[in-house]
Amino acid sequence: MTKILTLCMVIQDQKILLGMKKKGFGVGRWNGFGGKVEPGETVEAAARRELQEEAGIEAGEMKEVGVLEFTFENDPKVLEVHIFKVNSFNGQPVESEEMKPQWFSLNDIPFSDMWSDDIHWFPLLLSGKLFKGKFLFDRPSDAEYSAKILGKELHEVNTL
Ligand code: 8OG
Repeated sequence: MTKILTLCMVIQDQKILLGMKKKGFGVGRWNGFGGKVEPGETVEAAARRELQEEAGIEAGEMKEVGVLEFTFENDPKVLEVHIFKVNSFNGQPVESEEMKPQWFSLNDIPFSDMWSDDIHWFPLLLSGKLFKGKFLFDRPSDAEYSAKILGKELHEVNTL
């Protein structure tokens, strides 16, 4: 079973907007904004909607830059996450029920409080590359536990 999810990375003036996840999957970690694609919705529309719902901002142009598949040991579910880069937006980031947004300098990204795969693909994201990959974890990350990477495949691609 494959679940399609989105993840928006808002990057402007050498800073990135991340949100502290307040509840549910990945609680206690900084991440981009996103969630499940709903039936009848395009992946990009879902990414825009989630960015609006979780960070209170309206994306300008969005570019899909990566697709990553996440699986967990002893769990047949595959999470297919479509990553979008957003360089312009309208409105001011506001805290939502799910996320507390904060800007971070690109030189000071809080990798130790993010999902453990992020440090591997951020260099590709930040250098403007397109990428695909697969990560197998022991179990999900939360506030106390950083998921262990049991398998990893990551490569730059020409098209997604
Ligand atoms: O709706 P929900 O909060 O469950 O969506 C999960 C969000 O977390 C979604 O934006 C996709 C994102 N996500 C994963 N796995 C990983 C991961 O390993 N790293 C990062 N950075 N984000 C992830 O589901």
